[in-house]
Amino acid sequence: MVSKSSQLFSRAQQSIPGGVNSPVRAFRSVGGTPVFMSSASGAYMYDADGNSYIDYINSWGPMILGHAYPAVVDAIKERAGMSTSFGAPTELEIEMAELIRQMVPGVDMIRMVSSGTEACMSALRLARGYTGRNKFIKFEGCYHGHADAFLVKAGSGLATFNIQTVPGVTAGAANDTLTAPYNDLEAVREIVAANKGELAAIIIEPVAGNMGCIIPAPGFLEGLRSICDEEGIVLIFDEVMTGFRLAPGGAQERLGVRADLVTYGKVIGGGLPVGAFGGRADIMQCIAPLGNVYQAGTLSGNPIAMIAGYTTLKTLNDNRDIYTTIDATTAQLHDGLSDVLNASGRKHVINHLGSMISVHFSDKPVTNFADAASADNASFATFFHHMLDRGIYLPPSAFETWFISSAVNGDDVAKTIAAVKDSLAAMA
Ligand code: KE4
Repeated sequence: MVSKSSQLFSRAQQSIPGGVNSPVRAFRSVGGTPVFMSSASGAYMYDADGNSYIDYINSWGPMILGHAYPAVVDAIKERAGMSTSFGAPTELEIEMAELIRQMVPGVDMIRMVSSGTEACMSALRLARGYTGRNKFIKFEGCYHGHADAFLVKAGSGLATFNIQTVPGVTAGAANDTLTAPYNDLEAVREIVAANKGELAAIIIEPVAGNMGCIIPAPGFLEGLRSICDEEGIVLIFDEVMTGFRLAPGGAQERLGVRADLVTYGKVIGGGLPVGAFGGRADIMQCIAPLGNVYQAGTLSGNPIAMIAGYTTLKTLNDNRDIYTTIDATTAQLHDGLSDVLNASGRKHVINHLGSMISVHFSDKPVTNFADAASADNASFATFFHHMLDRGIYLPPSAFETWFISSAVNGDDVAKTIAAVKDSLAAMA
């Protein structure tokens, strides 16, 4: 019998490119038909055929409290009746900004936008406007959204689909984008020396999540901080994934390295479209209407998105044991994965920090994009489907990190590990 998801996928492709509104959802690299979801609650999602899944995608990060978190849903319901948008300033936006400043030391000012892409695009423009310089460094395998300048050796869907150059991104847009391997400080030093006085910014995912989960080597982020201090380069932490997840203050707090600008998305909106960029007051003062670095958005600070994000962040800020919980659950998952993977004899690497984790079928450490790309990602695709068939919803790509929400409990982890064991046996 043809599944409802298959029927929906066929129908979707008549009207939506690839049948999806974001490429990574299309299962292109793992094959098969994307699962069409109909509802979700807590750690579980339910597809159009009524199958249930333990969710380790979390909508690619936002659902840190689990799906349909009551306080968030109630706040949205209450606010919706007061109009869904004003296009005028509201007190709620001030409360959101003040809460973020309380949670994230070093964010003197913050501007709301509607996606992580918009946040990163705006932060780069701001760094360029502040320094009067054009060039910037990004890292191979990092993904900062789909603004033209970032679509150079990027991660996430571009890595998944092995898109090396993106049609429509002009040489002019990409010319000032310089790239280095993640964790390679020497390569950064060489680029800086060869472009003395021309670099506006270094942008990095402080813990990378778009080539699987890649952890910064000891001293790597600190080294970038020193280089930026010496050279007057703006250090931008793209915390769209790590923000409010690794700690209330994100990676800056967790890893003890201060960025000049930081970008947010995902968790900050509690599942609604919210992004933000913020940081040092002297830099943020350059943003219109204070300065001439223009950035704007009809729905920036939208009241429904704000109340969803504010309720999420306030829940996290007022219940900081949530961080202990999601870290402990992820550590339990790591231990279980390690046990069954070791028992299977299959070469693997597990990268993990906080509530971000990824499994790579690799016989060597995975510390940058080249390592992630050279892993046995065909086996990952097979593993993905075995897990999906057993009710475990992993990211459909080896170039993505798994996310753990506070709704995932010990029983869910046990079910997941049992599914891993069965999947590996079926793959033997
Ligand atoms: P959005 O524009 O998708 O809200 O955010 C872009 C972005 C920026 N920076 C980082 C570190 C990100 O991970 C992202 C988006 N992440 C992908 C998942 N790898 C979003 C999923 C998708 O593209 O559908």
